[in-house]
Amino acid sequence: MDEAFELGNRVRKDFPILNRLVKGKPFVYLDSAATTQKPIQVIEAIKNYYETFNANVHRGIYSIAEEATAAYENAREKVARLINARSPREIVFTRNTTEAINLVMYSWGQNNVREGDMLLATEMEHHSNLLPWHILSKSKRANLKLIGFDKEGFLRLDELEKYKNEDVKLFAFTFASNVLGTINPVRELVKYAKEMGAVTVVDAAQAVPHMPVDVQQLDCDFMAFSGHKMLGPMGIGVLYGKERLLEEMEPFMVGGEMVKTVGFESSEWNDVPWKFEAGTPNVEGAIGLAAAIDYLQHIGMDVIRRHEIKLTEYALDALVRIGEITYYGPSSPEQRCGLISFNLKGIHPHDLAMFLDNEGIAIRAGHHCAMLLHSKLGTVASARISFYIYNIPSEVDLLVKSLEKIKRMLGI
Ligand code: C6P
Repeated sequence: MDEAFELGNRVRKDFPILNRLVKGKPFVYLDSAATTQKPIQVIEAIKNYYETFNANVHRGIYSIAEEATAAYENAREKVARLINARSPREIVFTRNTTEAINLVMYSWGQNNVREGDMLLATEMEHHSNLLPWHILSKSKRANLKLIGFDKEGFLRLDELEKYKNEDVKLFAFTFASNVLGTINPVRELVKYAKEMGAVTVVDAAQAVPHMPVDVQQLDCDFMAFSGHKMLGPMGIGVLYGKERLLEEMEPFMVGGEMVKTVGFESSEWNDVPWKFEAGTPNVEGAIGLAAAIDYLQHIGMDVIRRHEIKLTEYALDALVRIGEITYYGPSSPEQRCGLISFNLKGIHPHDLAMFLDNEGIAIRAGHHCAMLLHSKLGTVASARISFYIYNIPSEVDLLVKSLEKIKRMLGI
């Protein structure tokens, strides 16, 4: 079998949680778009930190504090290399994608957007890349416009044309949709934005964990993603920003560690990226993320991408064969990331998810924090399966069997 298809079987031994039973049945985890499971290598790296060099960073001058600082900064370098940033100074650690985008909104947006300016986002955004722009447009009396998507789930690039001669300050869009699965043409969108003179904010929560990403090639200004969606722990996220922009920005939060000098009434901020990391940072998170990146790079991001295309292709074919299933987004697996949102006629996605849980299968059901997108699809909710490196075709077979069972039970 293809190397990409075999990946799941090769790596499963590293994920202890996949050995457990749920409701007395083998556990099938199909919700990695929400968060991924963690390999022992990541769990061990965190344990080792607490057992051997737990200390605060950038403060102590004793040995273990220096070791902790080195490990924290080493994680930043690893992130920079993963996405080909020019320098680790372009990598700000945040809690997650949501905080990274909010940082851009408060630090860049509030100081650069003026009344009457135009902000662009899309109708396929997760709330994390939509609500911040609602706040910004309201507080600055700017105009927020959303680019739509077509029946196959592709962005309407023709709508973008309309704004070419407008004073667009910012264009925020997702790299890959967490509902449609659509992978957007990021390079092309950045080019459009540049012609309009707009700063670009790319939500890469569903992209960086799944495929090779090169920020220099894409030329975006900001990019956000989360460690917990790429084998790392929760509570660590990344904001990539071009150094020139980060230099010009005011901090998002103030407090310890982000200042150089403090006077009675004013202070001088620390250099980037530390001026954006007020207070004690998530050292455990950064160390876990570094171990996760090592793990992913050992496999190869291109192998991971191929594995997900194959699984998605396999699952799309199988779902269509069941009948009475409507899936959303592009029909070509090459144009989507490793997730499929769908509805089975006659059953609410929540009931479907509960039924599948009884079979040991974890899927997500609801609006997936993308209410606007669902209303555009003409539905309030969908069921969603999503894959990662440890998923195997036989798990799709189990899902299909269970879906057929529920169809029979309900007489659909
Ligand atoms: N989507 C999902 O099940 P945080 O929660 O900050 O780590 O990630 C937010 C986020 C932003 N953008 C996209 C495209 C996302 O998919 C997510 C998280 C999860 O789809 C949880 S709602």
